[in-house]
Amino acid sequence: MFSKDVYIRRRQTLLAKMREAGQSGLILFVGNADAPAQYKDNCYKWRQDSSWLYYWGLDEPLMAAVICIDSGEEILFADDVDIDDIIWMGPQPSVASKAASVGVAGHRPYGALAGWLQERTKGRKVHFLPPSRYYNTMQLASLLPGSQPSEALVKAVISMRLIKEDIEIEAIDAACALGFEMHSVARDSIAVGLVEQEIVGKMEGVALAKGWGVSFPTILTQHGETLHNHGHAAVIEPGKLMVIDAGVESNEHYASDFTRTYPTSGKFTQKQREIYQIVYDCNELAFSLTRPGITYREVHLATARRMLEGLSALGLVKGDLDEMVAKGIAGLFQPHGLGHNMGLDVHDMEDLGENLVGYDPDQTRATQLGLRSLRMARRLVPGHVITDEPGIYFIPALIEKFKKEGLGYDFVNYAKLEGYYDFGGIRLEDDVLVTADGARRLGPRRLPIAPDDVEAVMK
Ligand SMILES: [Mn+2]
Repeated sequence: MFSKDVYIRRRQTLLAKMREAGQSGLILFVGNADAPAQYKDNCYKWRQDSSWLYYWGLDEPLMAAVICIDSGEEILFADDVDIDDIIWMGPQPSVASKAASVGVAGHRPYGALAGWLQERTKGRKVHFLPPSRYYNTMQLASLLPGSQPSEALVKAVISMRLIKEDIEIEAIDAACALGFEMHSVARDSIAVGLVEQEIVGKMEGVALAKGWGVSFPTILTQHGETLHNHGHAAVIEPGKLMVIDAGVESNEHYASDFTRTYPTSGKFTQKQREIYQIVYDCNELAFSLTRPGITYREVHLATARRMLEGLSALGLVKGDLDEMVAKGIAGLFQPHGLGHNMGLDVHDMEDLGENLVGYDPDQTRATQLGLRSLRMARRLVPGHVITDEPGIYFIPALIEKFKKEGLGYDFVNYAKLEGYYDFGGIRLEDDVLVTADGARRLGPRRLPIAPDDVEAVMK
């Protein structure tokens, strides 16, 4: 948790933004509840709602809070523990002291929220965010039947959380330091004959020993062509490529998200090195272009062009590069976007709406394979934290589909591509902060990424 001044200032800024937007009524925040895994007393690991954490800081279940836009009054709704709770959970600080710790003057029991809202909302609008959990969906439906989430509130929250404060950048740097450590353990554990799961256990141990845990389910696979492959049952074979896409969530709940791709035998084959070099070039190019003023959509398209240039040199595609970019040929090899926002969530604020988070009002999302999956397209400004994660994948089913539908025939060398059906995939991902005059990779050290450096560190 940050100091209470941080939360007070954030709520004051939010209030000012809502007033400037001509809004009135109440702002209602609903924190998360525990979610049963099998039954009420055996729950999934506790995780608070991220917007709640951002404005109210308190990392406990079953809390709600309101801000009156007109008067500025703030009330926390939460329950003090009784003797039964103390038996199971131990003594707990009072709600009054919890409220005080984040600078909130008023507090009431959680159960009083429904009655209080009923009394106070007559004819007044209640602004709330789209709930990310089913419990909160039901909770809001019962508290405010028929009401919809507030776009004004969503936009105000996005405008704040999108630009990271200095204390957040520090927290993300720390999460990236843990991410570096976790990835290093994973890389150093790769050995032919092990089961993938054994490496996952070791690396996630780092996340649990030093942070809250992983920031999303770990991807560790010799089938990198399956973009989000969460199966870890395979035995590590020689001569394969292993994609490791994983992040740590720190105890402050900020995420890291790195991807590296390693040759399981410690040395790339010629064929692997050729493709790896293209993805590496795209990663470097994206970083070199990242600065205030350019859109991340432009950066995505520039890397698509570089990718096609590299694939062209290998004879896998042919033709005019700009034409291929315009026709979306890169999507056949990279069916995802270049990157996404990152912060309290690894895909920051996607619960508030992907397009509202990742697109400026004058941008529309493409429908083309690849570009349509670009989650962050905005014009960059200092304080944006984004990922730079190009990849090349040989997905036999997708290539066959393109071929069957007669797509890309002028550009794609389908005969040669058949020799890559067992190649797998490569993705290389860094986390990047947009600064006043350019960009900085987050975390104190960068994981080895140049092909020679990767081979050297795997020796
Ligand atoms: Mn990512």
